Amino acid sequence: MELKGQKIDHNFLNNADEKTLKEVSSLLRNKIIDVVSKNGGHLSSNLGIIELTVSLIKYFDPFKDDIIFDVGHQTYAFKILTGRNIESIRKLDGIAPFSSREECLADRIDNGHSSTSLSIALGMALAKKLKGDDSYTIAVIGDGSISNGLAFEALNQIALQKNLKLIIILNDNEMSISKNSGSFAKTLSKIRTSGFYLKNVVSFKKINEHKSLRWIYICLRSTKNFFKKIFVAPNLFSSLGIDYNGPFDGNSFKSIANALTFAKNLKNPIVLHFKTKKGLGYSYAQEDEQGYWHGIGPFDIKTGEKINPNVPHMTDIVAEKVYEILQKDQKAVLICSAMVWGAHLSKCFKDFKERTIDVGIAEEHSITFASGLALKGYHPIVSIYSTFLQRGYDEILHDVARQKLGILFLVERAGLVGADGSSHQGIYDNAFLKTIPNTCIYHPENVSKMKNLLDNYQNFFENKFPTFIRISHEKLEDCPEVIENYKSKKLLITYGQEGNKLAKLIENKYDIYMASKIHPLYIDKDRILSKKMIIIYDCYGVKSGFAEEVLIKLNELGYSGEIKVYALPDEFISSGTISELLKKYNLDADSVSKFLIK
Ligand SMILES: Cc1ncc(C[n+]2csc(CCOP(=O)(O)OP(=O)(O)O)c2C)c(N)n1
Repeated sequence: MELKGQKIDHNFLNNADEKTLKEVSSLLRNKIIDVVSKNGGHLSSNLGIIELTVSLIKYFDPFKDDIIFDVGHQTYAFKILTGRNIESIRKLDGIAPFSSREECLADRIDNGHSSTSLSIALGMALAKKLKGDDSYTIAVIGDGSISNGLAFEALNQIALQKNLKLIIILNDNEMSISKNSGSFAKTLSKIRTSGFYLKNVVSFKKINEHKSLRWIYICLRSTKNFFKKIFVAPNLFSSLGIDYNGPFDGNSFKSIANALTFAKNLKNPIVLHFKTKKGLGYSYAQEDEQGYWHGIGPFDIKTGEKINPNVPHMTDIVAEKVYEILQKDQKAVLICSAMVWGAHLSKCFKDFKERTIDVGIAEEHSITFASGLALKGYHPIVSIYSTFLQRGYDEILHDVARQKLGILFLVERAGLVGADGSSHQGIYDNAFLKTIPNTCIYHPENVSKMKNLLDNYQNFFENKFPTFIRISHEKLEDCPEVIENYKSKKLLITYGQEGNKLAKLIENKYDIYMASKIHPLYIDKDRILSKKMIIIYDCYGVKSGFAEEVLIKLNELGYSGEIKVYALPDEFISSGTISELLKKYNLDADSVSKFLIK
């Protein structure tokens, strides 16, 4: 990006005055609003962090110092100021939605999942100390993400570090996706303003720079801790033993400048707490408390209206059913980890306040917490995105399945998710869940099967094992019943809406087995052994998931005919729309049907 013919980068910003910094911010705001209005994306978080990003690039060199943004969803301004054109963000083969090392050397990590930045930054800072590299390490983390257990584990270790140039920028906008939940958020809002203290420390350090005044500095130094105690009230960080300063206005260049110049001179890790306004500069986003503008599809800038009208998804059907369950079953408790909005569960949370719990970004906890409820006779329903369920593997194995607990998991965004790219594809859950004994996984292909399944919700809680219902986020289409053609010597084994679509395209020539229950898999032995060719089709998971399960089953049944597997590769899959990605891997129902009936 350029201003008056000059490239805006670290060198430019380093010499820029406040007026110029404001001009740059305004250019960035307009650019981000424009691009997100076309491509969709994380609008509010990006607008709120512009002044902080501009200042970080002014006071630090993003190609020498290590700046690590947590999650990476708020890096649009950083991407632009480190030389990237974000026009293609979230598109097939375009700029990544989160940080990406492949894309730019200033990105130090490929992320997407939250709360990793403190551990990464600590590891990097320690490595640099061992190497004798004295560049800075800066972790930028939001108030939502810092409340996660992983971040706390890192803080626990950071508290013990001395002589380590590690700066933690806490970007506190009082929101996760929606209004923050949990006690940590409350604690942050109570932290006493200590700007006065910082201002004086900065002046105090300046005195030391003047030889003639150094004696004042020496006298005052001994009383520094006394003043610190008065002006900095104890808080979570200082109680742990980590230096803390703030809160500062994170949308004011002056206040950020004070804080950053102060922190640059420190020897030990410090938390700088900034208050910012999520959505700043775009009125609709600025007023949003629900999370509507956190991650948004294309919209009209003037009216704020979405360009693509809301299409119904299976998520809506499931949300209605969960509402019914909460109405009918007084023991049902709904648990969500910071994704109430995305899982369309706001109405449940509004009307059943006592039995709906948003634990914040705490997926592991949400699962073990559900075990506690189940052990006391309650009926937990855990709504969790497939990609974030990855964090809960041990909790499912150790605290749920091993305990033989009947917990219902609603696995949102199962399968390809599209624009959010490789960190968010929900294509691995089936593969890892099936390794855990006592699990049962469903992936209904149509609305009526999903409704039937959830109508019998009591079974899930009476069972001695957890049940996972996968919910994919494709546009709902009519899914007519498939005719099973037992006479054909060729059999298609598949599931899901796209599987149903393929089945309809080839049902005249193939026998079809639609598996709504995808694990453990039951297939009739005689039916299998009567076939010459078996096709396995899974566009909602990697090969080591459903396809592998079918292959093992066929082997156990003694099948020796021809087998063809069509499934997603065991790879990381970047952004693109779901249909573009299916086409890219030749896995859309139309392409596969052509191979099968040529
Ligand atoms: C492990 C994990 N859970 C959930 C999410 C989804 N998510 C993305 S950003 C976000 C909110 C983060 O809040 P905060 O750290 O306060 O940053 P802000 O967007 O408010 O700047 C959430 C929940 C995620 N990326 N990773």
